[in-house]
Amino acid sequence: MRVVFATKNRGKVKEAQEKLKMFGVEVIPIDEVAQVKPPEETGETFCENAYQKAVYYAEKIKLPVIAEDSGLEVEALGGKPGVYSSRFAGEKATDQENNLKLIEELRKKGLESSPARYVSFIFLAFPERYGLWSEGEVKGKVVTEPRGTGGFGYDPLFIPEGYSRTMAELPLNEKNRISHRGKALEKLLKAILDIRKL
Ligand code: ITT
Repeated sequence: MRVVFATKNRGKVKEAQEKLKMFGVEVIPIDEVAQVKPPEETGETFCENAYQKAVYYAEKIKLPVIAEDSGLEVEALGGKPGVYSSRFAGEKATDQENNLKLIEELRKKGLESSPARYVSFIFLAFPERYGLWSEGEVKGKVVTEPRGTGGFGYDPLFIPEGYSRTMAELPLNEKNRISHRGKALEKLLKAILDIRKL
């Protein structure tokens, strides 16, 4: 089975390829199939954004695609950055700028850590405008001292529940086993296989 992943985020592609290859699924990044300008993200929820992105790309390339919307919710910041995770420090912010902004916001509150969770919504859209979705989460905490070089985004600041290492210190297969995205991908695959049996 082959699936097109509509994302501009190389970290997401790498994780999905690694996660799904053990199930015999090949993940193809959309830019290897077509050059499509990313849509504006206007949704207020992960679910809405994942749906919007998947439907937009499936209609453009006339093929089934998966798209994902994910982010980090930090308890001490009232759930921020949430759907604005990739844009926390500004529209074109880098991962490093977003991480610095998060550290700053926690320090402003006199905190060195806060409970947090990563959330992922994945939507598989068919050009005929139907689809399947799944979601996953991983609970943990964020800290103000970055550690590790793996993963992407907020991983150097995120420590999953039951771990002492940050997500950026875990090998990719370990992150994929416990992560929001890894869980959502596995659930989606299960749903696809269930439907194929019908
Ligand atoms: P696409 O919309 O093209 O998929 P994007 O990076 O803009 O790419 P999102 O809008 O879903 O994707 O934003 C996700 C952001 O949430 C991401 O850029 C990180 O800042 C954060 N994030 C999500 N999953 C993460 C993970 O596994 N590790 C670290 N940070 C993550």
